[in-house]
Amino acid sequence: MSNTERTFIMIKPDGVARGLIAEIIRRFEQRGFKLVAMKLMRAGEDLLQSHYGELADKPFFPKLVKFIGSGPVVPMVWEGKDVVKQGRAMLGQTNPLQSAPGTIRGDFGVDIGRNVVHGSDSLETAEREIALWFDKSELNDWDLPLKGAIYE
Ligand code: IDP
Ligand code: MG
Repeated sequence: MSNTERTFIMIKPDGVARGLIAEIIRRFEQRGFKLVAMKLMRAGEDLLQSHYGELADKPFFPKLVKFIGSGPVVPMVWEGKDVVKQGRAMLGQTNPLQSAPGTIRGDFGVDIGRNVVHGSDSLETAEREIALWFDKSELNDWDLPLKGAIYE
């Protein structure tokens, strides 16, 4: 487990529309994770079909791609110890109704198709998603000044 593990977190159009950008960033910052990349963008269909490629057979796939492309999203890369797994825990379950209060989806969501935020489900997925959404030059290598207060 390395302190430089990275995950891909994305605020979906519903999260942006509901004014939750700052709230979601705040949670990752305050937890002690380091922001490596972030942008606001409208995702095209090719990118989204590739991003959600493994769900292409699901009945909800066309609706999913259409919705995520319906407005701006905030893709981000966060770095830190065990951040892939911890990021998923901070998001909650896919269905917000099954998400514990205290998680992002459990605090802000109701419907599975409006679950506010995306997070990579494994280290492999994270690497694939980061490469898909960001150019290498957009990933910032910088030192977290407080790291001695976050890591032993
Ligand atoms: P995840 O986002 O928790 O990793 P996935 O199974 O990867 O969940 O599904 C991707 C996204 O597709 C979900 O976040 C959700 O927005 C949507 N989705 C998943 N299952 C359903 C469903 O049964 N109906 C409608 N939308 C769904
Ligand atoms: Mg997923």
